[in-house]
Amino acid sequence: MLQISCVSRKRGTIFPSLQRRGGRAIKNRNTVRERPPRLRLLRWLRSILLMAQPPLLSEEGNTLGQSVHIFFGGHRPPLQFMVLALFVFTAPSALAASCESLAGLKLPDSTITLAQTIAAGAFTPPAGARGAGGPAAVFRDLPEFCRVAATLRPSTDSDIKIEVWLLASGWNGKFEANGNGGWTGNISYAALAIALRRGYATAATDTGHEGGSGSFALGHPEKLIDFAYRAVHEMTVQSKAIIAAYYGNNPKFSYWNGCSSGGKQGLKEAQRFPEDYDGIIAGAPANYWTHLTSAAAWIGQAVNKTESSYIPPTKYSLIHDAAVQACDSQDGLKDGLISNPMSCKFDPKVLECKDGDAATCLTSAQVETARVMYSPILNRRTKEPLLPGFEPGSETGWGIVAGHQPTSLGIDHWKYVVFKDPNWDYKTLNFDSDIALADKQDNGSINAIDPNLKPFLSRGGKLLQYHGWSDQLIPPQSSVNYYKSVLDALGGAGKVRDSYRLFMAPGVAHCAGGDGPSNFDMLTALEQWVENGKAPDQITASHVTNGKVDRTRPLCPYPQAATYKGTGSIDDAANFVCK
Ligand SMILES: [Ca+2]
Repeated sequence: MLQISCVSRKRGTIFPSLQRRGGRAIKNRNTVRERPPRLRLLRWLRSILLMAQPPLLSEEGNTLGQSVHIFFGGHRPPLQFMVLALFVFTAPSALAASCESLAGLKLPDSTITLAQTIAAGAFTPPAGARGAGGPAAVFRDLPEFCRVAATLRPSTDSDIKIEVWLLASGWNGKFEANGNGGWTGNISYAALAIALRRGYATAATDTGHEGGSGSFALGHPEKLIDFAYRAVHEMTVQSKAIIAAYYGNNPKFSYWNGCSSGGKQGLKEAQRFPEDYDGIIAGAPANYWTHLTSAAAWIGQAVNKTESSYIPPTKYSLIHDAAVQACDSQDGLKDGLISNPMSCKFDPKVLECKDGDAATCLTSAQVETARVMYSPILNRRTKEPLLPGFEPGSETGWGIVAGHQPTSLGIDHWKYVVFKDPNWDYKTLNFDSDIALADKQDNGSINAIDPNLKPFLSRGGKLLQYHGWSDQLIPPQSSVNYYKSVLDALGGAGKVRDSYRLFMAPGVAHCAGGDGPSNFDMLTALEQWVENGKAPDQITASHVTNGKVDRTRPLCPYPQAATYKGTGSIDDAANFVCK
């Protein structure tokens, strides 16, 4: 039935264009393809069909024949239908529409604002593509592609920008969508370029506002919904329509790839729109948004409790070294990495100055602040944990959340979403009633904590989640907590193992970087899982120094960990097993 809907939808694209252009040479920039005259083509198709019945053609043809047979209630379908269907199913990679013609594509609540062929190597990110552009090398020598931009308005206050990039030739037949970071507000051109280079039709969105602040939400409840989940879903639906219009085929497989807010977006898609993607990569997801954003106030209150509570960043490496020294060997291998931080109880009190203050020790007030960094956020009345603390190993990245001013990544939620007051003071956040208020108000909108992944997993969806143990922005145990909540909801590890796996990465910071091997190809692992049924039992990660790989190590599906076999280099993944 899937094939049939594909056929009928194509009527508006492939077949009319065939009639219109039949017999003429169609110039496709790089190639000149001679299409046979219409009658000759039809005769050719008919002769193939007659020769092939019964049985029908190749393996692909057999599948087609069976589907069509079922569709027509067991009766032999009319020849015209077979000709049309055969054409669609055996269509070469010729484009169904020119790039520029996509400007006239009519999509619900959407306006195509740009449909432009970009010559090979000619793309440069728009001026002011704040932080979304990436290094120039990412865009150098990009192959020729069709750049489509659109504005989506699913509500009267919506203003969702999307871009869809389509290779002019060499499309791998798949769709990869890219997530955002923080409060988003921009399109990641670098992510689009990387996906395009790998052969995908690819898309990204600004989620409906510009700029990396949460201030857009003030007085704009519909824009907040766009940010929460609607923009990504609408982008997905309209991107698939644009892909189909251009290539004449739906993507064979659709993948989500995101980290941080992008990880949250991926989980939200799995939870709320299980039909959108076949495979989802959710990296370091910011999925418990209401609690996560409260961490900025929690840590801000600790850091600024007294004049001496603030830890100068020059001391972060001191704490880091002490933590690694205390925990490294506890995982069974002295390799500079803390592979099981949850079982290491590092107390920064070991660094307390004997007397006064010095660069080589912490004052008692600084010890207290460091302890807060490692400790969960608690409801101050009930002592219920609201969010796990950071792990030993994360210290060198503490500056973002433990500065004199709490990070706007968190505070903006309380200013602009919960209290709707730009002057709201983080020191007043009540870790009981205010958390309850924020949770109630959100009601599962931005938060992506619904453990019921059954609809997604039941339709064959695969979810690959990862999180660095040294994440300095989103406590890694929050991924463990969500993973466990799904297991609890769906009946244990045995029920989800074939569809959902979590990979915790030792020594890896927020989405990238850190002491640990932080280069890994989750997308290839996910594709193997979705397309070939090969579940990832391990994923090889590498650590790179000055452009050279100096360590490889398997990442393992939680709760497994990479375990040294006992012989050979500890820098070679081959000498480790997951167990
Ligand atoms: Ca170790």
